[in-house]
Parts: sequence; structure tokens; C-alpha cells
Amino acid sequence: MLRDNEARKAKFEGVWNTIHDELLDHFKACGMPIEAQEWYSKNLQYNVPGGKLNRGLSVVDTVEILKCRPLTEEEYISVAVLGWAVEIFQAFFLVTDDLMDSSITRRGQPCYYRRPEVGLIAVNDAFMLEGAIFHLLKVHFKSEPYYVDLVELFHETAYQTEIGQLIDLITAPEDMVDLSKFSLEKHSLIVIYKTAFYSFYLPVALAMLFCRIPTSYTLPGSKSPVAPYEVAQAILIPLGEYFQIQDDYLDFAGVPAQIGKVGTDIVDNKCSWCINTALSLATPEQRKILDENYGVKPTQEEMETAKQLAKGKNGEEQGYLGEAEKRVKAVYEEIGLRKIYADYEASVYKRLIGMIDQIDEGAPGQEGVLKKDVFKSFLDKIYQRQK
Ligand code: DMA
Ligand code: MG
Ligand code: MG
Ligand code: MG
Repeated sequence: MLRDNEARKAKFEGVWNTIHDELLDHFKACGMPIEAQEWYSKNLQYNVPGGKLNRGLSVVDTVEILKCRPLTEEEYISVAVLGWAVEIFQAFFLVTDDLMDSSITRRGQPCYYRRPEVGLIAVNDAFMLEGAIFHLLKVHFKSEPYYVDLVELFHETAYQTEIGQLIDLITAPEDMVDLSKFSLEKHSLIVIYKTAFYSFYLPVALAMLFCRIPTSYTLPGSKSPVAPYEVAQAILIPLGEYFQIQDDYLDFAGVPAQIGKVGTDIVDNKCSWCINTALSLATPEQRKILDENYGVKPTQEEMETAKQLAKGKNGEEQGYLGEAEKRVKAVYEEIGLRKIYADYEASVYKRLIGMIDQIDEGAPGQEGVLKKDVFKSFLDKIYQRQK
């Protein structure tokens, strides 16, 4: 299974070079000087390919499930272009997100804007990544009947993601801790808009368009018409919310060696599921501790200790906690966050399975209709994940 996944990823990665070269060739054809060509190439290579590629790969996976057969080489390339367009979309948002969040590292390297030669040019480079999506769509899909739907879907999803970024940025500003702005309802809204639409609905909806799934169909033997894009969204949005709640929970309870990073949400004043759940249940005494310690950076002395510890292990991150962060985590434990999370996970899983099981798949092997496996495979991949 692992081998299989690695092979799938390697095949998808193999298409990136073609896409990169295609974008560069067009750029050269516009008469751009060599230093601009090198700049654009670096923008693409630094920001697009280095992630987990889950979103891009899920376009390919979904098309294979919907078509009920392996893809031809030609189909594979087209679908991979859509998958890479999702990855470019994500890169466009991450470049600006890191600037606005004053982040330091991304995917194990310095954030793009922090490269000395880049700085605020990152803003224009992010716009160019966005432009690359629509250029690719035009080159590869202009003559398809669903071309406008693809373009609209990317525009709409970008707008949703921007709305999500706005409410995220004004709810949890880096330098101003005000827990009264937080709530579980706002958390849900932020997560749905800034993550779920682009990470979960976008890849599946692209795959559905590619497979010519119509906006409405009625299966033989059934009286009621199905609106498949609405059905997909009704499942994928709560699925995306669940995914982000897992991410928030692992930031608190995950094992650094397993999740590959040290949680920073408490220190960074993030509007995370953990703090919102704790706030909703805290006694006045616990609330006071949260107000006084959430979003509080470690002291100079604590930073020195962390640095000393890190030296011992090749500078690897140690997960050293400052006192303020320890106090917040102690309140999370008192409140029983681990149990609350386990209960939430069990109930959301049940609810999603229930929705998925209601999908009418038509006859076995029937093309052009929704399949349960599209959603089951997503759910199986994330259920009870530890990293
Ligand atoms: C990133 O959100 C958001 C988008 C739309 C890419 P974030 O700042 O909460 O996440 P990260 O911790 O990855 O910067
Ligand atoms: Mg960020
Ligand atoms: Mg952000
Ligand atoms: Mg996180």
C-alpha cells in the first residue's frame, strides 16, 4: 500500500516538470529577459512542488474512482494539470499567508518572502502563481464544454479562501490577544472558508467537472433528482472542518516526532478548536489562566534554555515549553480535552459515514454519477490520524 502511494505520488510529481517548462516557455515567448525567466522559475520551484501534494493527488484519485477504470496516458496528463493547478492555488495562498502571519519557515525552508532578494516582491510573485492557474486552464481546457465551469470554480474558491483569511486575520491578530473574539462558531466559519473549500471541495469538484458529471441527474428507478455538486459539498465541507480540528488538536496533543513539527498555536494566539472548546467549558478561574497566558511568548530566559537544549540535538526543534504555554496546556488537560476530542471524532465519523451511505451510485461501473468511494477514501485517510 505504501509503495503504491509512493508510486502514485512519484508519477504525479513527474508531470510537474512539464508544467513548469510550459509556463516558462510561454514566459520566454513574451520576450522576458533571462533574469526574469530565472526569477519566475525560482518562484515556481520554491513555492509549488515541496508539499505533501494531498490536494493535487486527490483530483487524480477522484477521477479514477468516478471513471471506474484506470486513466489513459492522455487523460492522466490533463487530470494532473488540474491537480497541479490546485497545488499552485495553494502556493499562491501560502506565500501571502506567510507574509501576513510573519511566519519564519514553511515546508522545512525559510518562507519565500524571507529570502533576502525577495521581500515584498513576494506579493507580485503570489499574483503570478494565481495567473499561472488560469494560463494552464486556457492552454489545456479552452476547447472543453466545461472550461467556463473550471474557471468559475477557481475564482469562486479563491474568493471563499480570501474571505476565510480575512476573518482569520481579524479574529486572531499576532500582537493582540483578546479571547472574547473567539468562539466555536467563529472557529467553524474560519476553518470552512479558509481551508475546507479549497482543500476538500475544490479537488473533488474539479474531478467531477472533468468526468462530465452534470449539475443534476435522476437515476433509473428513482423519482427524485440528485444535485451531485451540492451533495459533494455537503459532505466535504464538514469533512474539511473535521480535518482542521484534527490539525488543531494534534498541535496540542500530537507527538512532535510524529507530526513533524512542534505545536505553536498557543504561543501564536491561534483561534484553534482547542482554545475555543476550553473557553466554552472553563470555570472563571480557568478562564483567568487562559486570558493571562494564551498567546504569551516565552521569556528571554526561557528562549535561552530552549536554544541550549536544541544545541544538544543538532539544532533540531525540541518542543521546549515556556511557563505560560504549560499553564494553558494544564487547563486543557483539566477540562478533559482529550476525551472531548475522542468523542467529537467518533460522532463526526458516524455522521459522515451516514451521509456517504445515502449516496445512490447507480449501477456498478456506471459513469457520470457520484460514487461513495470518493468520500470514503478521504475519510479513511484522515480518520484517527496521528500525524
Ligand atoms: C493558511 O492558514 C491558510 C491558507 C488559506 C493557505 P494558516 O495561517 O492558519 O496556516 P499555516 O499554519 O500553514 O500558516
Ligand atoms: Mg499562516
Ligand atoms: Mg494565516
Ligand atoms: Mg495547525
